[in-house]
Amino acid sequence: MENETVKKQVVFSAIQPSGTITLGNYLGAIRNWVRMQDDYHCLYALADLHTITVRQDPAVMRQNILNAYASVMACGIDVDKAPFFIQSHNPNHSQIAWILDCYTQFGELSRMTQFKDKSLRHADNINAGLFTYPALMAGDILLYQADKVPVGADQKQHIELTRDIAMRFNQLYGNVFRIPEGFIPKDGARVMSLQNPTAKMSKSDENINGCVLLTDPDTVILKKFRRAVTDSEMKVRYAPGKDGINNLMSIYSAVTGLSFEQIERDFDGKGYGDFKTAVGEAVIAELSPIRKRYEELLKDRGYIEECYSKSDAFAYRLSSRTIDKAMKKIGFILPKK
Ligand code: AQP
Repeated sequence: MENETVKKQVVFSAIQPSGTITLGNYLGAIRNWVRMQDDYHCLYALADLHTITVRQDPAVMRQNILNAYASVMACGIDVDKAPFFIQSHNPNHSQIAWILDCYTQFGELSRMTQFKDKSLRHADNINAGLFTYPALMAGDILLYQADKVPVGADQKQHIELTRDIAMRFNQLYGNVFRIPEGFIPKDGARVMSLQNPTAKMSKSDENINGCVLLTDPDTVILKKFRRAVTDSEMKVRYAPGKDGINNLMSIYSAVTGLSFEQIERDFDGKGYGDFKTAVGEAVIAELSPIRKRYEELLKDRGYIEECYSKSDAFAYRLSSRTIDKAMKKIGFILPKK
């Protein structure tokens, strides 16, 4: 018998407003956020605290926060089903980050590939926040007792660290945190740059042609795919060393649902030009309605504020239970309420 009283699992995930949301963010994470809204208790965050590990221009940052909020909503998030809050509006995140800093080892943080990558890219500003960022991310997830965390493959290492920190804490103090699992999609888990297909597509990539943005007009999307770096074989097939074509095939498969075998059959005897155009058109079909909703949403600042305000309040209430429990277990005296 189907048990209707089976408790829905909790899903949490977040995205940084560190630039315009990309096709990588969408296929790797946000598309799953939308798909999971009906079957789980979902809660999502705009992780603005994380963005200041890299120096931000204040006016640009404010605009990025609003734009990223509207972009995620435009992908299909319904805040009545899945509250979508702004991380810095909930002080429990900064609080848990400090606590978890004290339960995370220097050696663990030193092994994080994202820290190594970002410290190379921002050699003039290797700040402590860049180093301890994964403890804040662990706190983001653990505050909500999440079961599942839909993310792209690049976040796997951070999720594993989150689990290690939670298990260490629970071993000391009993069952305080639920141990979360990453939820990585089969297709689109690692979208690579169109100009450098050995590097992931990133919001903060300086080469704008490598990156498809959710806000790109259709003509720009097509142009970016037509210029995508490939190889000289001129045969559409998935094979080691064909990073550019492998990436285009993965994107095409993720947006059309076609298998690699089917794609190879469909493009047998055709050149890369035809294939690149087909990928561009398939991506346009997916992103164009999102861009139109995004443009509409941006005109209604009042609605955006209403959505994040009610989500902020929900997130604060829920996370306060966890932070209070963790602090009591450690030995803090809680303030009188
Ligand atoms: N290229 C990608 N392919 C698949 N998934 C991706 N994600 C990011 N890039 C890709 C997933 O998107 C979610 C949100 O990412 P984030 O904003 O928290 O940070 P990030 O991984 O550092 O993303 P960016 O775009 O590369 O930002 P910057 O340039 O600021 O560092 C995550 O679930 C991530 O896995």
